[in-house]
Amino acid sequence: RVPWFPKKIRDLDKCHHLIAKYEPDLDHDHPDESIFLPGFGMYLNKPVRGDPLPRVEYTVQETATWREVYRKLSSLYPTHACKQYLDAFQQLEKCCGYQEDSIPQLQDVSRFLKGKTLQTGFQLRPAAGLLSPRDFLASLAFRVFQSTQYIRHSSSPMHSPEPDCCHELLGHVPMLADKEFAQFSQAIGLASLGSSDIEIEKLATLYWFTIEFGLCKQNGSIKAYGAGLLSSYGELVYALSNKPEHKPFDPKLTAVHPYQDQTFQPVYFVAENVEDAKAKLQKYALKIKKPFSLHYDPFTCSIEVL
Ligand code: H2B
Ligand code: FE
Repeated sequence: RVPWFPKKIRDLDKCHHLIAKYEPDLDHDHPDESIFLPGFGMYLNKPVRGDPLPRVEYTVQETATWREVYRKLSSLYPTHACKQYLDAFQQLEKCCGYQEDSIPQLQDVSRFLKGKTLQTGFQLRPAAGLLSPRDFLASLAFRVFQSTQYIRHSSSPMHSPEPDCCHELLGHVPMLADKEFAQFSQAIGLASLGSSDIEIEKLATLYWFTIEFGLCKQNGSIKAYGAGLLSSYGELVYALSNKPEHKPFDPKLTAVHPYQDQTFQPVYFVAENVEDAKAKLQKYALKIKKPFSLHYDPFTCSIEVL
């Protein structure tokens, strides 16, 4: 039996299942209710049928957290982030309100990614927290990135156990503005549609070692392109030091490599460049057995099953 998968962008309304251990409702001892912003109840059970992303008024304290994270991280980017990231970050500062004194609105960022300037066609969609790998990957097939909108608690500005808007805006968004990287992300998403649970687990591991913790070669040195690194000061410094192991990115091996979600990774995978990573991933995806083939129509944003 082939698992259900979305065929139209509207079907993503059904791809909102949270991973229970991170469900914010269960986090009763969280010291600050504002982490539930904005309107969690609304997102938890009701899909947000393609509504415009809500605009959020962040508090003074939330903005202070953002400022601290933004300052610290952006001091590291010139030496640690890959070129694609730096180019996009500059654009976001120039055209999209990226600055330390206010948290960019997902609505503006989504419009920017989708719009004329860079045209990767990615759009953001509000998510209530950590989604199931199947739902999260499925949305990437449509160039939709499910983003949290709340910010981490002010008591630990440099760390967040689950994705928050610092991670999405500083980690993911700049890379989604790169054409090759956008294609890479969509390719993982397309590979996931209708795949078995075992294949999904491998794709989620690939996602982990690339989109979250990927490194790449650049002019004879190694730089970061993974969002988990680009949104974590400590791990970004560590990943590019000589402490962890660096292995070449090879989807077949990377997909089954164990990973750490409690501390820094002992191993990172280094891609030759984003284009090469994409080609290798597409080759890997072709080997996933499915009783049909898929075609994505970018004009209607829908999947044709052949
Ligand atoms: N959900 C959300 N909201 N953000 C993510 O970055 C994310 C997710 N990553 N669910 C997924 C899981 C990733 O770890 C892989 C696909 O399992
Ligand atoms: Fe992430």
